[in-house]
Amino acid sequence: MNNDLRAVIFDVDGTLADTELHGHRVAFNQAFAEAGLDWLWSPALYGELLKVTGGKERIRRYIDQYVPGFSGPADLDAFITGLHRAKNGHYAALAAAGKIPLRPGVRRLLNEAREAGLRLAIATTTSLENVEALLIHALAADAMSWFEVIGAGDVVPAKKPAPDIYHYTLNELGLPPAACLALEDSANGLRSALAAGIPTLVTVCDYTREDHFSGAALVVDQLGEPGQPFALIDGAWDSASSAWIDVPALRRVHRHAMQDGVYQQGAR
Ligand code: XBP
Ligand code: MG
Repeated sequence: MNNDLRAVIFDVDGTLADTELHGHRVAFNQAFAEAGLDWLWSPALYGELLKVTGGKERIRRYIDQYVPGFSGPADLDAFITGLHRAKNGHYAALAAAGKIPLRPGVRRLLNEAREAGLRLAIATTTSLENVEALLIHALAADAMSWFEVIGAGDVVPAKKPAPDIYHYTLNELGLPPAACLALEDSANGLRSALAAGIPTLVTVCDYTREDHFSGAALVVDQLGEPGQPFALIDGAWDSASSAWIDVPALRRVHRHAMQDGVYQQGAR
């Protein structure tokens, strides 16, 4: 079977933009203050809490771990859902105010991939509303239409590191995992993509620099730009090639991953 690269599947949080530190974390704190809670998620605490994917799940973990004896309302689920909804409202406002810019190379690579006829998709833990808030403000007014499939949030029962969101996205694309390359920033995201059998390129962010990325096709600190090279963290890279990720680089990384023993086609 032809295993050429046909589609690139992007994670959102940490991959398209540094949404966590200046977006979600700030918005969570705004929602807590608004609800009269004295909870404050510092950058360091938030780094710990990021081990739990999903904002609602993260609030629940925080209560369990850090607020012993919390005497919240009887309906804790509804309380958490309300806090999370308020957080998303603040997140959208931060995005609209231009506080959450794209990471280096993201706009360039998306444009180049579109021009090259690669199919584009998103597989994320966050909600469709949050994806839209980020994309229309940080990328382009019509950016939602750049992606053929947007697999987001609660459309699947189990969030990353479960493979469900990638299975959903592959199914909607109608492609086998071997025809795709996933772009992720975290160990949870990498595990999710690999569990769906998709070769994965990792661009670490500040919160994920210390994560373990075994099985990744390539690990770099950013996509890079002409004049702003990426730093290679792990994986094979021909030093004669460009020091930024462009479409030929995506194809090379994908081809290499398909040939490499590390990636088992169809792995689950
Ligand atoms: C992102 C997440 C999300 C965001 C917040 O993980 O874990 O929970 O932190 O978004 P990934 P929500 O980048 O691996 O998709 O509050 O909408 O969950
Ligand atoms: Mg991520």
